[in-house]
Amino acid sequence: MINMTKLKLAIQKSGRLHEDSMNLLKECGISINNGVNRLKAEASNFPLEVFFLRDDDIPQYVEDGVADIGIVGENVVLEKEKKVREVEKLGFGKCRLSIAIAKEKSYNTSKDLEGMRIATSYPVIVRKFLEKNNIQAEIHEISGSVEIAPGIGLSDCICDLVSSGSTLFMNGLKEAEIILRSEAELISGKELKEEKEELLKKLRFRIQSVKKAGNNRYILLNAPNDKLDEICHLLPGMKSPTVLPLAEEGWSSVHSVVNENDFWGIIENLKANGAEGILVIPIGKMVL
Ligand code: PRT
Ligand code: ZN
Repeated sequence: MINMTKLKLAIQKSGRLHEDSMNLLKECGISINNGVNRLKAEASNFPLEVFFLRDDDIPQYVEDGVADIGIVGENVVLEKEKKVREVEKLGFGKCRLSIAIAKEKSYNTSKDLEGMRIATSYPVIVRKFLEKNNIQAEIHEISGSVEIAPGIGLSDCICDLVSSGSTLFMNGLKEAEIILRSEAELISGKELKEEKEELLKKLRFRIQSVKKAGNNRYILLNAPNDKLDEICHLLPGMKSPTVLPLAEEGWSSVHSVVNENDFWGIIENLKANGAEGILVIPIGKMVL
């Protein structure tokens, strides 16, 4: 089919979100034939075209319909204020947009920002934060190396992205207040044609299956039959655990799914209830 509709996806060309975005596609079973330094690539097994762009430009391209959907940090989406839909959080590219000040200065509440000069690459988000909290302060927009601004006397504090905090630390600054928690998200144009909307639905279904699988583990264990009730109670599973008799009399094999967050607590309780030979296996996809 020559005129088959394709969904056009914009992702970051290079930088912190590039690899995770490509990996997500791969985990969704979508292969991209990406030549080095190319602007555009096609998927061989899903009606998808991928554009490689600077992250800052992605919301505009999606608003204009040059791309139908995009993967970009929520921080960029909020800063650019383009007319796009936030479709799905993706769980990577996590960071905080925070106010930071010299480590020897005191900071108790956002009111301490009153009258300060704030250097940032996020003037829109910072302005909204100041307005919401009824603070008068001066915003200095700079495009890079924001963390050096206080040191050279350009500002009293900064508002910048933080992940490990080591950039702030190396520049004698401390994180004073988080104004936004951000992660990469899938965005789309406000209105897509019906066929594209259908493709987006298929893609979202795959993304959700990958995300769910990532948070869950398959667990197998041996349980003495007289403890089965307690052990099954600890393992709700998707419907209920699978229980199979072992060759050795009086014992069963129990299979289930556990969430990563509850994992260690559950393992301890299982052991306390006589479970043995516990195996935990990653799950590739999860379709509920
Ligand atoms: O070239 P292009 O414009 O596409 O890329 P870029 O340089 O503008 O962006 P890039 O690749 O640095 O970041 C892309 C996105 O990753 C951001 O928009 C965020 O959504 C997300 N992200 C996650 C981060 C960070 N973590 C992060 N730590 N973006 C930037 N940083 C920077 C921060 O600005 C600071 O300079 O890393 C430094 C702080 O890191 P720590 O670990 O020292 O605290
Ligand atoms: Zn950028």
